Amino acid sequence: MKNNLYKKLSEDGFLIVRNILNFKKDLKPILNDMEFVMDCLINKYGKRKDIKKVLNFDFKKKYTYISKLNINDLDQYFNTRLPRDHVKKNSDYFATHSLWNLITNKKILDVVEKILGKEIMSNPVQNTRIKQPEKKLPKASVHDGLSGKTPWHQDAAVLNTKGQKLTDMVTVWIPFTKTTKRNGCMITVKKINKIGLLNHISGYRGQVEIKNSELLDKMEHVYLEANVGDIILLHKHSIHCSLRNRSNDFRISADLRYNIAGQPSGREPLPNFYVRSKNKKNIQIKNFKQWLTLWEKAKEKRTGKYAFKYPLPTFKDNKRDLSNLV
Ligand SMILES: O=C(O)CCC(=O)C(=O)O
Repeated sequence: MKNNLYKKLSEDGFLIVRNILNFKKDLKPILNDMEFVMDCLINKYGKRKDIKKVLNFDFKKKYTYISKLNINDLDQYFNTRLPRDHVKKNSDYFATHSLWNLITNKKILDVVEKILGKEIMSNPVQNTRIKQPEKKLPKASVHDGLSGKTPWHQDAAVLNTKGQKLTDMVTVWIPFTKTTKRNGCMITVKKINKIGLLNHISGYRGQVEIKNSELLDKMEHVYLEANVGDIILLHKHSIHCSLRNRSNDFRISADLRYNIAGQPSGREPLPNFYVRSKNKKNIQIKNFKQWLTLWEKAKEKRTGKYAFKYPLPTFKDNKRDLSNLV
């Protein structure tokens, strides 16, 4: 029997579940850990004469400072994933206890269970996004989805071919700051997920982007505005993007993903593990240390190589072009 949340997500392509997380308990610890990472970066890359002063700045001022230091691939330090190419022995990534707690948060999993059923795995496609006001961004970051505007895409498009075909994955998008039209909320087109997987192209800096995405700009949009405590669920074929941050403040979020157990993760070398099952024996990763070990093992295996690969969904003819389907 399919329940109402499942029906609504399959029907509309998105779902906003209001007020289920507690800022202090569920979210603030992650911001604290991000600030710890910033302190390390300030100590490592900051100008000697600035360090003492900058370490006393607040979260936003610290981030603004480090974002001007030209640190190579700064976003990598705040994201739980290996660098896509050229994994190194000492590649850094953001795998903190607080993030483990969020991935395995009971309140999130209770919602995900209503969509995917009782056998759920954490999927390694996950990001955090710290977005400064666009006017403060270096030009090169304005169209980068981790720090600026995210292009139109479907989440299934970032999985490998098996994952694109076989994986039932749901995205759980979590705001750490109130997210509005002005500071760059996501937007989507209602029911457009029903169209299925479309042809994508490689956009700005290789980001995955729907082919003919300019057509979407002209359609009627749903603004996925959210308060801190809300979560937004996206269907794997939901077409969505985010707006520019035109406000004077930061917009911070995380996007986690889960898939039905037994299906490919779509990023095979990376950790994909049970977070819920009727059979307790399936839950083998039970704590932060075990989770971190999975990531370290994946890193060891992929050192000197790429972490994961996926081809853009490009179907043989152009029947799967958005321009032929709307
Ligand atoms: O937060 C954003 O800017 C975009 C998030 C997104 O596209 C996703 O989670 O798939």
